[in-house]
Amino acid sequence: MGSGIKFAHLSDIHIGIETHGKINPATGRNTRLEDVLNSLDYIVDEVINKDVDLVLISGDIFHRENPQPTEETEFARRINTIVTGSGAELVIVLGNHDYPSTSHKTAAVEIFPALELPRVRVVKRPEAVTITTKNGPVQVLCLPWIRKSALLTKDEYKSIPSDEIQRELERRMLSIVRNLIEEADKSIPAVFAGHFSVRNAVLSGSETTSLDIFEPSISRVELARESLAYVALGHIHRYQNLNDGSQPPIVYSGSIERIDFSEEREDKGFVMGEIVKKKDGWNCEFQFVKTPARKFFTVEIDPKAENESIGEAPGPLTPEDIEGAIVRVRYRVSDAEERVDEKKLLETFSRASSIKIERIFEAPAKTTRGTGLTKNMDAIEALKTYIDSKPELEKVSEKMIEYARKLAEETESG
Ligand SMILES: [Mn+2]
Repeated sequence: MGSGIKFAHLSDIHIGIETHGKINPATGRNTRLEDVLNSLDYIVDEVINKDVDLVLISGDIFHRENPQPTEETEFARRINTIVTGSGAELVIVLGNHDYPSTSHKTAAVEIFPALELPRVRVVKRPEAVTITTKNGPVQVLCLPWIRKSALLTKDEYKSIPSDEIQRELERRMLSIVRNLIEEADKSIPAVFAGHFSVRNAVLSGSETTSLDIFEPSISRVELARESLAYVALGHIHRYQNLNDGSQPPIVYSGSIERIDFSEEREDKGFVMGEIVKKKDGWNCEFQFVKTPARKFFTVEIDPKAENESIGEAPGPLTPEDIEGAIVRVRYRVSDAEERVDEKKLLETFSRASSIKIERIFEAPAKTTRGTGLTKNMDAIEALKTYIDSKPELEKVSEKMIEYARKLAEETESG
């Protein structure tokens, strides 16, 4: 044994996310920053303890393009721990969150190439880098996030019909992917590392609204190439292998911490794997490793059953679940005066790390603006009901109904 190349793959760290956090009085830091760093520490320890040869970070290191000095320093410390505490090589591919909003500016993570740290590479453009690990060479075919402006010039944007732009962007991205794979040296193992969308990947809840549906994406078939040993993806926050049961694994390792409530039911973590030579190529075995990510829970409360349920942990939640969790309690009311005892709720969840109470007001849905209209009336019936509710229309009611009938007949026969 020991002939393979051991690697760790992580992505979407999002250092700097502070939603649902508060200042920890003991450290003066946001609790969510501490959560992210805690999960990152867990990964760093694994990298050192398991004697990993290669660490692939597939983008979105920082949440904001201008991270705070604390955030930068804390990330740099962990990079330093890997470099000094292990023999691992590091490849960092930039994600969309890492890019500065103006293209000529420097991304925060580019501090590492500037320091000329040994064994750390930061990749900003599509390129193949050959890395010599302590267990042999490996090529990393990198496709960082590419802006649309890097794929198409302004003039091209103008000359291409708008309904063609999306396809043209994808065509160009695809040719980059194909070139990287075709030009790879077949005598050493190759892994692909990128930050982009693969079509039909399963999104995390919030991504169904936050990801740009017009961003170019690649078909998984393009990455399911025998010449690749592993595909390390970032961008989509839900862990998944898009080539289950086959080689190469095409993996989104997902975010290392929960970013918001939409990720509450997802396991968070990273990937540990090993690439081993076989007769005609390489084989990769890997496993998903969970990080000690902060728990998020949404609890729905029935205000009618207030007195029974509010004093204790509702539903399947145990006091251990609540301990340290970020909790959102929701209850629906139809009366503006209706309220549950929120003070009591806060007591119930006092062991949570944070609690947010959402009171959702739902107006009675029977009628529309007091006219007596309902959804299952046909048009004429609805018109009659509407006229009946408006005394000022009484005089013209017959004419209105007559016209409406004619109109209905016309649209039906036309
Ligand atoms: Mn991300």
